[in-house]
Amino acid sequence: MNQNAKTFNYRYSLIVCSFFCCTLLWMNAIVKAEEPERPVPLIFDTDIGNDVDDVLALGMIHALEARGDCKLLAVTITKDNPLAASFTDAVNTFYGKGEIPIGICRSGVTPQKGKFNVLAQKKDNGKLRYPHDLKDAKQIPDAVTVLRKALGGAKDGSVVIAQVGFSTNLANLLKSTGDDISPLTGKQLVKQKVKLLSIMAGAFEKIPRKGKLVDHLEYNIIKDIPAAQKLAQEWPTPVVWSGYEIGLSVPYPHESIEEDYNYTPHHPLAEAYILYNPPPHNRPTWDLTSVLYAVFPHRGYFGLSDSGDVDVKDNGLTTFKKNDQGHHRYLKLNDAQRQRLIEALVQLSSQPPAK
Ligand SMILES: [Ca+2]
Ligand SMILES: [Ca+2]
Repeated sequence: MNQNAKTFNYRYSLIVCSFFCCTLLWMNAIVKAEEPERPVPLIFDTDIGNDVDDVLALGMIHALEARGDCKLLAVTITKDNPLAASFTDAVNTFYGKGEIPIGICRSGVTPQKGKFNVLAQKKDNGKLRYPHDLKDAKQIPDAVTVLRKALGGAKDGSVVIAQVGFSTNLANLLKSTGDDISPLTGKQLVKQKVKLLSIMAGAFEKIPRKGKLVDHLEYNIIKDIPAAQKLAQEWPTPVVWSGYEIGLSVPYPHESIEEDYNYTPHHPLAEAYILYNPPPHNRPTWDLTSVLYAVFPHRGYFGLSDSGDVDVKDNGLTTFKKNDQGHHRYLKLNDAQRQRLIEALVQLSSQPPAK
């Protein structure tokens, strides 16, 4: 080989190598662009106290935070009873996160104590079983203030919200005007800061009842229909709905409640479950599914519908219409996904607090 041919080969090799390196970097960039940034800044909006899936979902969030997958910015509550905030603070404190901001609403919606939020007041030998410092409703800020602060302090386009109760707080956030926290209106703030709203509400399949398939008017919608309508019509960023049928088809195995939480004499998740509806009841995993999707949207735990629009009728029925320009989708599940999902939900809910 003469000198010219050697030089040509050397240059050719350099060009080919550069091409492959650039391609690898480019592919890596694409994968990174699709993966949400870790930890995902997360807000949990819940009607905790009305059903126990909210409590398991909150436990999951703490496990995900311990794994570096999310960072819980705030919890806002749509059950109008102050014990809901005290119990939330007690659970957060159990997981070593008693400082997380909590906000409440005064909506009059589901004002009852509920079956398990009373655990916040439970004492053994004169001491709180689940220590916490949020004991007086007067101490607790309004949910919209907490939401505006959490969003105002976040990076643009980064925040994920899991809403697993009524739409009261997020509808009120959309109505909010500029203030000391941010000059932006609530809607502008959401548009600027919120990447995804993962919501457990509505139903996108007919539900079997008494041998027939019927339309289901879902609880989180019918308890505050005007708020759900406002959210469906006006939320300015992508919304993914976990319909009633999803959590219903993935029951939490009661054996886990009996076996997996015994690493401590008293566990707020297991005790709440038992007070709500004890084993051998397998509770549907409604709220857990919205939390898992919020933090792992790219991991194939669920299938997704086409893009479209969700409409909330005046009686609370949710309907979906395909529309390429729409920014709503709903979750779907096949049998293989269901098995993998149950395993993930059990492992995350029952993970002991980080040391
Ligand atoms: Ca606290
Ligand atoms: Ca709930």
